[in-house]
Amino acid sequence: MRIDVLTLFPEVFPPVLNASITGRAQAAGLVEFNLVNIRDYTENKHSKVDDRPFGGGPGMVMMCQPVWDAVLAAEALDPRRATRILLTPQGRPLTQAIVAELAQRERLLLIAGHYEGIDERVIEELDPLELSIGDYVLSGGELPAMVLIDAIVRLLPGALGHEQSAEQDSFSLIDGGQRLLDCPQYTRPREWRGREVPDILRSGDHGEVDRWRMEQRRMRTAQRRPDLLERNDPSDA
Ligand code: 9D3
Repeated sequence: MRIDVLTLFPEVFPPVLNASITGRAQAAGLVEFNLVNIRDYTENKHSKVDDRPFGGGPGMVMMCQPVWDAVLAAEALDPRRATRILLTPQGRPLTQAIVAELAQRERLLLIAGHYEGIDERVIEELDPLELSIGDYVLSGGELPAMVLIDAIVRLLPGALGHEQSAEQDSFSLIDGGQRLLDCPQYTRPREWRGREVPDILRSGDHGEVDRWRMEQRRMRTAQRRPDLLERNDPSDA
């Protein structure tokens, strides 16, 4: 998979992408990243990428031209068609189902906005998939882009090495399509500050252990995330 990332802050990506699973996935050739600084595509001599909003109001708006030219230049670097994605508070809330779908594509192009937003006309012209990572206010789309990349890359075949498979994870589709939280986990010592590991986990009875774990998962999900037990998935919309 190839992932192009268009941003005004390309330098924030490598420390994150070169670490951990995304770093190993790059080294293994499962994914390649191309970071593009939108500012390199300005045509004015002050390298201005934003301007004041028509209609007035606070803040600045990212101009069409540098964003458009950066996208076309990045796309011309490789013949594969890119799935264009804009990280924006106005986007669809990201879900594991969307992540799984995007993990099938051979090329993604992510646009991380900054300032108050991007001129609507270039968004219409690019017609990207617009995604948000949740209902809280961040300073830009860079962290959301890295969140999306991390979630996608760990689903690429071979990315997780010998760890548990991605299928088994907390928010994956399991148990007949139902999503359950993880059960509590314990390691040594058997007793810590007077707290003991549940006896069942040390009983050696794998059937009993499995049953206990599933029961814990259902209880924790019912208590902490009852929304996950309701069959309606907002991302189905
Ligand atoms: C304070 C500015 N806001 C005016 C009502 C709008 C606004 C514009 C740009 C708020 C945040 C941002 C920057 N955020 C993102 O680009 C972003 C984001 C987010 O803030 N939360 C969750 N997901 C995302 S994806 C991109």
